[in-house]
Amino acid sequence: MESNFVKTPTFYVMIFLFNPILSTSVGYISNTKYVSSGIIQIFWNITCAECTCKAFIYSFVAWNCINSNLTCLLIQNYSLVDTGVIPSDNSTFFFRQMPSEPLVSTSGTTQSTYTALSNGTLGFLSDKNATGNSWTQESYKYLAMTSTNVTLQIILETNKKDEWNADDISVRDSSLNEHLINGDFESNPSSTNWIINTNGCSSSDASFSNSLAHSASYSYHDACDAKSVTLSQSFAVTSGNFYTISLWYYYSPAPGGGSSPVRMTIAIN
Ligand SMILES: [Ca+2]
Repeated sequence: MESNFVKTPTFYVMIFLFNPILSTSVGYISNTKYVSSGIIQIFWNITCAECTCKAFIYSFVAWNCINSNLTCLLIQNYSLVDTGVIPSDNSTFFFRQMPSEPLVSTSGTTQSTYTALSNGTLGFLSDKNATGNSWTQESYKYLAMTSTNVTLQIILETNKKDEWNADDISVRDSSLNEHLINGDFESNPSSTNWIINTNGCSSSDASFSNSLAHSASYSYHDACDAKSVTLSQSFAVTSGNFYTISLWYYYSPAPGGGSSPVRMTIAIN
């Protein structure tokens, strides 16, 4: 994502929170989010005020409030390798401390990395932030809190115009061992080891495609209007180990698709 967003003092509005013992300040930048390479704690279905409380309780330096789906992402610390602040509709970036430089998105960056400390959504792509008309890789980090089986879910949603393709879905541990089977959809049949819920979509709208692929011949293609399609695969994790979840997507935008959300959700449950 490219951005001309620049660090300008007029973008900052300071909120002062007072109590008899302690006062502190919080800055925020509307319609942006901070993309961190470090540890992020994610909460769902909480208000931005509740998110702010959690940031103070757990001593996180910054947080993103995503108002459209009540998601709260707490950022433990800044890093020089962070992507930084990027434009993002329906999100607000709050901070207790100013981020380290750079405070701008990295031009040409196509990969973002999040670390989730709990099960749930690792990340969202949408018609607002997805790269259009080219194969693009996204990756996320996951820290297993217990040794158990977890399920990776790729949830595709679109309207009657926009389309998604997904390919080369991968889960690797720190030794680069692959934990998914048939992440490239090249087994026969292409659905091998995947559980796919199309919610009644016709196979012409939600199925494997050999007309557009990142690797070899096949990708998964979703053009189903207003119904979510979920690709799931379970794998074993070991407590304390980090896992890198990555996928390649091809987003095909088109005007006139209506009001149904256009999203790709990457989750572990
Ligand atoms: Ca493939």
